[in-house]
Amino acid sequence: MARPKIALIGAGQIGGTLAHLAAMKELGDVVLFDIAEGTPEGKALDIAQSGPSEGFDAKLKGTQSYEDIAGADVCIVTAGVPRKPGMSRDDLLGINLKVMKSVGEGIAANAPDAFVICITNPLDAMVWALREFSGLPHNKVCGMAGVLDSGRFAHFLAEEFNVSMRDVTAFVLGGHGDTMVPSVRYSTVAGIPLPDLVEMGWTTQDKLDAIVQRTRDGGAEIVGLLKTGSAFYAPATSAIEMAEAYLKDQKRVLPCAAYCDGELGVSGLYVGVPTVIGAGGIERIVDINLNEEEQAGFDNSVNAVKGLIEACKGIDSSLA
Ligand code: A3D
Repeated sequence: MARPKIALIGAGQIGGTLAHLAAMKELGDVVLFDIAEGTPEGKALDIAQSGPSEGFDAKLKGTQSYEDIAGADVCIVTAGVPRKPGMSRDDLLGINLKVMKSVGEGIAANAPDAFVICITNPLDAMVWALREFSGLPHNKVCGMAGVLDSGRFAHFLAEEFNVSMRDVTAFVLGGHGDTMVPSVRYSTVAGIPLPDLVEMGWTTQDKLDAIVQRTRDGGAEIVGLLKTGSAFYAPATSAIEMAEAYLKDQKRVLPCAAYCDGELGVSGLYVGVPTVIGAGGIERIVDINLNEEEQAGFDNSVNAVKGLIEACKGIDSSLA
């Protein structure tokens, strides 16, 4: 059986890391596409030359031609620009919307059966626009943010409790922005919900509130430290987890930006919700119950995403 084909649209910091991880995990052959001449070719060659030491069987190719992504099983989109210090994700909207148009058309023409994972920011609006431009089915187009935001939350919790990260299940809902909703009630250590751990004296409510806020600011904290761009190792790992769930039909329960059609009270847009990812793409949205406070936070986040989508429609009349 032929190896799966993974197309990475954008061969920058995340794209290069995605290629390395996909090869090391032998998820399939990798095509790196970028408009910057030489960058995808150079990264493909560099990573291919790590094969003898790492011992993986995967072909890597760099290209400026969309024809080379033909028949891809998975497309992961990072094309566009990242944040610099002082910028919000929303500041990227105008420039990255134009990029989504060319990428959506390129995928539609060459890899219409692919499972598409968008990472480009502002995430929830860009994945919506990418789906509109590509015309692919909603269940085959999603956005990566929830796995990353939940990973950040889990990391901070594991540090606070001094326990293995493997035993922390954290869960972040809503849009990938300042309004995201780290869910305290649905996050656990070995099945014990966080409010119980506060009662048990493992932490205080104040410390937990600070961890929730640090999770919301997790991207900005790294932008502030790096100064030249945004996070890329954990974003790449998170998207690879989603791609693997699709390619291996794992039926993983992962939070991601998925198209909601009534679930959690949301219709007609992409927002971070718990999903089941398997061979059918986004096979199911887990329609969880939210309490009053969680619902208010989620609604606030949904409204922020709606505002960005309206802004997209204002910029590109074909989306209206
Ligand atoms: P960067 O290293 O700049 O890579 C982006 C690449 O896109 C560059 O190599 C560009 O040449 C390329 N590019 C630009 N326009 C096009 C085009 N039209 N077609 C093909 N390639 C193009 O950025 P990065 O890899 O650090 O980040 C990529 C995106 O991911 C940015 O928008 C970030 O804001 C976003 N991001 C999202 C998350 C989420 O959790 C959602 C996390 C981190 C970064």
